[in-house]
Amino acid sequence: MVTATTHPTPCDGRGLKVAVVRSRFNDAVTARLLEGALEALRASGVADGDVSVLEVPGAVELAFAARLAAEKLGVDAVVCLGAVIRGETDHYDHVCRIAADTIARAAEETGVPVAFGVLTCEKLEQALARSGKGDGNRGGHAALAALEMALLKRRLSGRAAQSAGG
Ligand code: INI
Repeated sequence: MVTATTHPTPCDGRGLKVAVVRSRFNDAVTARLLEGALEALRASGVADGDVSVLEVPGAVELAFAARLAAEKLGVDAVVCLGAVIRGETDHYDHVCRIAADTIARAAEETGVPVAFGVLTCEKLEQALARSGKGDGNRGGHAALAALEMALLKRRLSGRAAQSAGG
């Protein structure tokens, strides 16, 4: 079987301020996503003092905290981490939909990049496999995606300022 795995490019995160919002639901998984995200930020040169970690109850609450972080903490990027695992009911579908829609909207409406590091899995084993140590940790991927988008924003904002100035 061929699986599609993305390995976001490491980038220079020195000087960037980042908020990481983690949901406690499925704590064993999201604690590992958090480790992966913090490791990726450190490896990219983001100073520990420039990282704020916030916690929320579940994936549904991630976007609200992401907005608060974007608006009140003055961060360059936000990383949302969660794990939604299918149960017996259709609650799973609602939680996935709400989390994805609201996180995307938080980025669009605040203008601050918000990365979607929410695992949506059938089984706990799949979630554990995507949150292990090293390259396969989706928390790390989300952190790198957030940094890349913050740098893109910075680069293009610089251009806009240059053109406005003539
Ligand atoms: N929240 C999750 O983060 N993952 C889940 O798997 C999950 N399930 O399956 O119910 C879940 N539900 C809680 C939800 O995110 C909210 O916290 C709750 O509905 C209160 O708003």
